[in-house]
Amino acid sequence: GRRTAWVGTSWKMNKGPAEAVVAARALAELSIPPHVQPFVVPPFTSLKDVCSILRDKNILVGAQNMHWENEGAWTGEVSPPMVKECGAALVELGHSERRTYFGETDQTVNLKVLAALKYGLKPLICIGDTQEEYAFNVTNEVLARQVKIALHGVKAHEFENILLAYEPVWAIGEKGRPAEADFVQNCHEQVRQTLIELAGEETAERIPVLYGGSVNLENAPHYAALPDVDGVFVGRAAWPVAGFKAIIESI
Ligand code: G2H
Repeated sequence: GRRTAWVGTSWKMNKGPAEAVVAARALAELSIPPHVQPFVVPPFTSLKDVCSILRDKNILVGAQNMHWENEGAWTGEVSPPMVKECGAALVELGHSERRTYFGETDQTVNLKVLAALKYGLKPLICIGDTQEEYAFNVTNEVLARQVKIALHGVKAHEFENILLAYEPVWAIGEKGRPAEADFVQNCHEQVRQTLIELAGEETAERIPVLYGGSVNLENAPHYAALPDVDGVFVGRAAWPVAGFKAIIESI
């Protein structure tokens, strides 16, 4: 990429309070190269502690999801002000696991994006094609649709707070296979075109678009070097802090 390289990890449903504190203390010790912007996305029960430990460090902390309303009768949900009060800087929205298993849609992602911006949280919006969409060669259309709906109603001056992650559903997790670099670059170029349509060229160039899906130490530097890829979003390979550190150092 041409820009700052974002390197993030979502711990997904791993690391409860005790384990998260140990990991966050290890993260706090890392020396971060100036061209890298790291971030970590712990589960809700560890969010506040991880935020406190990393408060004065150059590692941003985010939540994995949130509701769009700021309070009310929404059993099991967490609101934007709650996430903000924990000290989080960003919030991951629309991850494919939430779309597939928990009914997240482009429309709910849009409501959450607008709520995040209102509360000064950076939305990290995950988009991606399913295996079927990939096989029918409609990836570009799917990505354009997801980006346009997610960003509907975002004001011109708010685009600078947006982060996107392209995560092909077929590339994620144990059963995933890593995407080819050329394919990823093409997808990111398409996403950039959609962002230009929505926000204008100058702003669109500044919106980080990360790649995620079976990123590991071996492939991370290749993805990160692609012209329209502004960093990597890592799951399994970065759960051990040593793995995260090695990927940061490889970029
Ligand atoms: C995709 C990724 C994390 P993994 O969800 O962004 O997970 O690297 O384990 O495929």
